[in-house]
Formats: sequence, C-alpha cells, structure tokens
Amino acid sequence: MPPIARILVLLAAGLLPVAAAAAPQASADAFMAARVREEFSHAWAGYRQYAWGHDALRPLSRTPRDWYAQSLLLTPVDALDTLILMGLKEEAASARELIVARLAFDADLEVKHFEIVIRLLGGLLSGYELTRDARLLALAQDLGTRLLPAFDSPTGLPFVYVNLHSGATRGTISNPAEAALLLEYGTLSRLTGKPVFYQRAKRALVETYRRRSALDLVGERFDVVSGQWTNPASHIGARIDSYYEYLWKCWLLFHDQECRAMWDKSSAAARRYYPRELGGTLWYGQVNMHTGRASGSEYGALEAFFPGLLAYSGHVAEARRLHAASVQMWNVAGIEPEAYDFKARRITDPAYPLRPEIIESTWYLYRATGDPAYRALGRQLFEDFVRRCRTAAGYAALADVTTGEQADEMESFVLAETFKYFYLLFAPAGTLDLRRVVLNTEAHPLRRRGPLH
Ligand code: DMJ
Repeated sequence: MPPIARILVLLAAGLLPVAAAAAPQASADAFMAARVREEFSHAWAGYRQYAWGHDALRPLSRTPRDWYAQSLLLTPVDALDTLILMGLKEEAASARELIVARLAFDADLEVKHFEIVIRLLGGLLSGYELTRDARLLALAQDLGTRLLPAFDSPTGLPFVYVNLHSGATRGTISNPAEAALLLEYGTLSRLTGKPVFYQRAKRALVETYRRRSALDLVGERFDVVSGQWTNPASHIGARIDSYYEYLWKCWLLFHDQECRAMWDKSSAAARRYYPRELGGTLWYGQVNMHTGRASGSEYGALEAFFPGLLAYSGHVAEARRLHAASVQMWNVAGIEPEAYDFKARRITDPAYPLRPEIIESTWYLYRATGDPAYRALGRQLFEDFVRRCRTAAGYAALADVTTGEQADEMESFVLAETFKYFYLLFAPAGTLDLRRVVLNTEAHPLRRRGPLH
C-alpha cells in the first residue's frame, strides 16, 4: 500500500496519534486554500480578458455587462479585498489603479441604493482600510454623499433608487434588508469624522424596528412614505435577511447598545416563530408577522446564511441543525436551488446564481466549533461548485440545477463572497481575524474600533 493510502486508512480508523494526523490535515487544507485561490484567479482572469473596466463578465458569451449606462466597476471594487486577502498583489494593484483612474460618481444614473451601498461603498471602505489609499476613501465619501438623499422620505426609511447626479429618488415599496445599511454608512462616518452618515442610517434601522409587530417580527415589504407594511410575511429570506445580520453586526462594530437590544428582541422572536421540525430536520419557514402563524414552507439559498449568524451570535447547537437543512437542500440536486419547499419536498425555483450563503455559514460554523466535518463539507461544496459552474472564461450561474443548464451570468458577489468564504474556510485562522473586523453582507471586512462616540 502506498504510504499516503496507509495514512488515510489509519486516520479513518482513528489509529494515528493526533500530532501525526494533524500534519497531513494541515497540508490538505493548504492544498484546498491554494486550489480555491487558483479557481478565483481563473474567474478574475476571465473578467480581465473579456470585461475589463465593466461591471461584470458574461462567462458564456465572454462579453461584458454593465448595470447602467456607465460602468461603476462593480466587479473590481467587489473583488479588491479578496485579491488582497489571497495575496494576489499584482492583480490587486491593477484593480486599484483601474478604480482610482476610472471610477467617477457625478453621473446622471439612477442606481439601486442597497446594492450600491453593500457592493461599492462596502468595497471602497474595506479597500481603503486594507491599503490606506486615500483615493479610495475620497471615492467612498463622494459616493456616500450622493446616496444620502435616499433617506429623504417622511419616515427616514430609504427610497429604492437614487440619482447620483441630481439626488432624485424613486421607489417607495422597500423592505427591512434594504433599510439596514448602518455598517457601511457608520464606517464612513468613522473614517470621515462626519456623523450624518451614521445618523441617517441608524434612523432607518430604528424606524424599521419600531414598526415590528407585537410578536417582535418584521414583515417583508413596507411603504417608505406612509410607513405601513404592505406584505406581512416574516422570515429570514430575501428582503429581510440582512436586517437580522446588521442588528447583530452593528452591535459588534460600533458597540451600539440600542443595536444590541434590537438584536436580542428580534432574534429571540425569530428563533421562536420561524422553526419548523419535519422528519427530524429543523427548517425555518414563513409566518405572518402579526399572528405568528405559518404562511409558507420555503427555504432557499439566501436563507442558508442564517446558521452562520446563529453560530456567530452564540447559538451553536441550533446553527448546526439549521445548517444540516441547508445541506439537505443542496444535496437534492447536487447543488442548491434558489428555493425549495421543504414540506412538499420540491424545488420551487431551480436557478443557482452562484450564491455564497451556505459557504458563509460553513465557515462561521467551522470557526465556532473547530469541527473538521465543516471543512470536509466545504470540500464537497467546492467540488460540486467547480464541476457544475466552471467555464472556459470564468464561472457561470445555473439556469436550472436539475438539468445543469448554465446561464450567462457571473455576479460580482461571486468574487466578493463566494470564493472568499471558500478560501477563508481552508486558509490559516489568522488570514482574517474576527476580533478585528466585521464582514458586511457582501463580505467586505470593516475594522472594529469600539464605540463610535
Ligand atoms: C449579496 O449581494 C449579499 O450577500 C446580499 O445580502 C444578499 N445577496 C447577495 C448574495 O447572494
């Protein structure tokens, strides 16, 4: 038997002393980190070759894609801190030079406030904190100032769209996730010394919380002018997800006691009303925010972030169980669908847009428990991801996880989040120290510096 096979047999049988077992494990992890870095480089090279200077790459047609009439460099800004964390120095330097040379915000563009804050503002702020390049902070301040009119509604809840040149706003039906942007605006206040960013974003967060039901639950949509709920569905999925995330993380980043109190009440309600036990598996479903009664049994790729948040906030046993549901969903088709009805055991939305959330949770769970099973799971997820989504020019979303048909899309979050979480799972613990940073919802690390005031 070759020596490596012999080691594996002994390991599986638990017959190797721990120190001897640790060495091959460490090199297996280093191998995986290098493999993830190589695949990330492949996706970045595709962007460089076919979409340089644009928002994103279309990985099948090998053509660029822009969100608006003018590129806002979404992919390079979103990818910059991943390039730095992975030690890809030349690529990081060229991305940074592209950003400072070409990115300009005085443009007649009506942009999606939430997406631009989490991807661009978050990416510029983390890029600045990692490089100390003052040009990145100047861009962040200019962008934040142009986005601020979004909060000029009668309630302080942000409009959906804002024009970067005129400040004109549009879109009154919004949601809790899109009103929770305190990590980015608060960091901008900290770095510029201008409290207005923190104040406006904090007000929006508090105004959302203030509208919670008697059960301490929020709904899925509200009108930012009247302040009324327009959809009372309550859950951890799209349109509510990062509201929960930011309540916890704003406490960590700014030591804001009010955020801590809002998180304590809201997370207790979530853990009380969303859980649904089915055949020994713990799922989280949809309920009515006023009655707490079940109104749906869908779980999906976005929901898969919540086990990570539970683990991060100390609820490890529940996190482990809910994460097992995410893995069950992934295994139905060998990669996760966008939505799955756990009661009917049926995929209800078969797309896979290369989302990161299940990997994010695997990493938080690994950090919280040190259980090697999470790294083993990460290997399986990564191999499925590569096998199903890799293309000659990058990584492609799946139009349908059941047929394997690919779609001509590679969202910028693939480089900001999906690859970053895979990498962090296998990289040495010191690669990113959660005692020093908090990750925004797009996985941009923001420095923890204690209370703001
Ligand atoms: C990202 O842009 C963010 O993580 C957001 O909070 C939710 N969706 C995508 C990734 O799936």
